[in-house]
Amino acid sequence: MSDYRALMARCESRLESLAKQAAVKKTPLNEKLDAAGVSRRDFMKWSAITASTLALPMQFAPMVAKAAEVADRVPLIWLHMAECTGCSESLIRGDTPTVDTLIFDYISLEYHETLMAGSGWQAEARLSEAKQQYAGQYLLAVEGAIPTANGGHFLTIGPHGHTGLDMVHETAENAAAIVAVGTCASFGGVQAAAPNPTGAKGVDKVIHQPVVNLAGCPPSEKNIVGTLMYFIMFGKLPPLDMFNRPKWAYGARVHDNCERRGHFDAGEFVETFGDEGAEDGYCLYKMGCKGPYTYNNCPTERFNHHTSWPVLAGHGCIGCSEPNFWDTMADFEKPLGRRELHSLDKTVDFVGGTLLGLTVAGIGAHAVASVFAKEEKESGDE
Ligand code: FSX
Ligand code: SF4
Ligand code: F3S
Repeated sequence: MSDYRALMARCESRLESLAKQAAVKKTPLNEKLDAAGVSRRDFMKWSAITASTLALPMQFAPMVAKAAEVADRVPLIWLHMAECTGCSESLIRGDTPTVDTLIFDYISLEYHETLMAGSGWQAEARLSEAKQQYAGQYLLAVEGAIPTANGGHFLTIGPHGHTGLDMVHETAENAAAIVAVGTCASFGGVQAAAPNPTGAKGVDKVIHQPVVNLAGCPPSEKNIVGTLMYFIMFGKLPPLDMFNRPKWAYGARVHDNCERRGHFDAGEFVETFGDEGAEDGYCLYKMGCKGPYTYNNCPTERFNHHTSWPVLAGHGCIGCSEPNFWDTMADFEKPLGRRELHSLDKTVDFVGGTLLGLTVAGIGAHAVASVFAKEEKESGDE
């Protein structure tokens, strides 16, 4: 409990000092919420849900609300490297604004190539101004992998042709904290898939500062905004797992909270896409679901205003929040367990030693046995 009191005191003093700074946005957040049709009650509900998503006790809910109200005092610089921009899309797409998207709009977004009006010389000048003006205070978000081969020249940006590698180095130098948004920025993503011709790497492989990895291709809006809220509230990075992912978001496997888990335990599987089992929402393990090997909160937080997530949409998880998943989790529509044992071992080595124990224990010996007993029976019947 004393830990929480210390955390609370830290949060209070951080929010007080942010509140004393001059507001950056002319329209305060409550007016923006009103205009978007979000009632005070809905906003307080959002604050309580966000506190619990961040694994904070309910006493923090009013502080989440206060942090949202002073979010415009926190400058954010968002760089795009080698990627598809799906991470930004995950956050900003929606037919109606949510509190999460409104907060992203309200934070002092100083530079974001997709969203800003300026381009070319103007954009470049804005970036260097923001870096100077807010040195030591800005939060740096990087989306996309950083090509490092050929001196980084596989990615050049802006009228001076700066390499992405140089931009990340220079912008990271005076950042208060650094967030890698998406699996590309966290671990290299699809660009780093074998044979990785551009030498693409995650942000933490090219700089020396600590980086929080918001893995996922893309990560959900909840995981992005939750991490921003944590930084606004505490001025520091959240507790992280072995791959530097926030524990509050990546602390459990997809399989642990999946709504099809009961079918897995009962040995009820989709055998081919579109069969009766698929209609009945059976488990997708035999269709290659990698939920048992993947740490993320997709089943509980979902995407696009909480409407859906891959398994609910009828396809297995492809392991998109794990390092090197393009190489280690493919074939995406076949279970890893059907491969030669040595190749499964290799995958688990990549994913991380401790995961092996957790995964094997977590799958449940009886359930695995039920999958393979059924398979053996089927092949015996042939
Ligand atoms: Fe990568 Fe984000 Fe996947 Fe795309 O940009 S994590 S390819 S969804 O958008 O970086
Ligand atoms: Fe859900 Fe996939 Fe686990 Fe089946 S294997 S319960 S579909 S996460
Ligand atoms: Fe990715 Fe699997 Fe979630 S594919 S989006 S981690 S369900």
